[in-house]
Amino acid sequence: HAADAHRTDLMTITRHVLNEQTKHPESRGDFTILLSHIVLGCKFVCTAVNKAGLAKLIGLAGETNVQGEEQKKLDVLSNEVFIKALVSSGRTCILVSEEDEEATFVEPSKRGKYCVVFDPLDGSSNIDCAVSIGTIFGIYLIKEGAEPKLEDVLQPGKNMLAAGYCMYGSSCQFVLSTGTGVNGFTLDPSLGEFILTHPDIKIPKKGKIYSVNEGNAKNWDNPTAKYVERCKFPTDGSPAKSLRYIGSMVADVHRTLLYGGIFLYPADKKSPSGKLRVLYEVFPMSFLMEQAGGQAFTGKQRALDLVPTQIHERSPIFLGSYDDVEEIKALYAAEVKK
Ligand code: P6P
Repeated sequence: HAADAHRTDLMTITRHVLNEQTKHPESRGDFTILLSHIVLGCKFVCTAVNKAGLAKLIGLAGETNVQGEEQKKLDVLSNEVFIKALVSSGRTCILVSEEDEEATFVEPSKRGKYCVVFDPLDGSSNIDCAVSIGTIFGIYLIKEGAEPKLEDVLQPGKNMLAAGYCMYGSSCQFVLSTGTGVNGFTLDPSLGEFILTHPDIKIPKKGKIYSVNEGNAKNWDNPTAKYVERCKFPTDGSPAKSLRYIGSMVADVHRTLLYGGIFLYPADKKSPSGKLRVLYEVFPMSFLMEQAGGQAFTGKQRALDLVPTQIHERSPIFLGSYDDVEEIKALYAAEVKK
């Protein structure tokens, strides 16, 4: 059974992606090499995050250390690790990071055909209380033959070749889709390898959990307010939904993916485009949800159809179980008809 398979048939991410690669005979393994560098970055961040508490104690991450040197904040450190890993892979040409105002254009000698958009440490404000945080990434193919330009990363999410996240929580979980379903891997620290533990993840069609920051309720628009009201006071005799909100997107989305339900970060009067970023939060999570049989909606359209115009653009997002998102889509459609 699974445990024995783990012991003898080690399905690591690399082996898993190599299996996927055999479905693309024309592939030269570039994607596999790119992914192995992303995985390396995640392993580094995992150890750094797990030491963060101790580091704070002995004055490392984000504090002045024993030599009195100002140590980098974990999100800055993580960003540098990912940028260096991605550039050194020799498979990327444009990088967009939550931490960098401008996109990084890789020098020609190290250039490859992939564009990577990522948040190196999303939810990093939660580090000091040891709440789960994560790395989120998406991968595009550069447009044919052109000199890399910003338009190559301003593509709709449906053009992504792959997307995933790594959650640094009670265990280190790497969740990935390359367009043919979603697979989850758990880091085995004794091996330093991610092992396939959640093959072919499918999100329940309907869930019992809603996940939203209720503190913003006074600013919500009608459809969101109505939907949340229905979660709390169902009119069809069904039981009320439970509220689970961690305030760390990777953790809230990972729970939604495995247990079902809906995650909402709506627009509100304070932030008319919502808070979450299109390229490296909304698109990767929407890609995964659709690949797992769920869906993702912006309040106006299918999230993956959105065409971003700026690399740090925000969008409202409603994602999760197919039927739950369908309900809020109907409320927004009814609002438009008024
Ligand atoms: P709020 C964390 O800062 C983050 O970017 C996401 O990880 C998380 O889902 C969201 O913001 C939480 O935002 O406004 O509810 O604190």
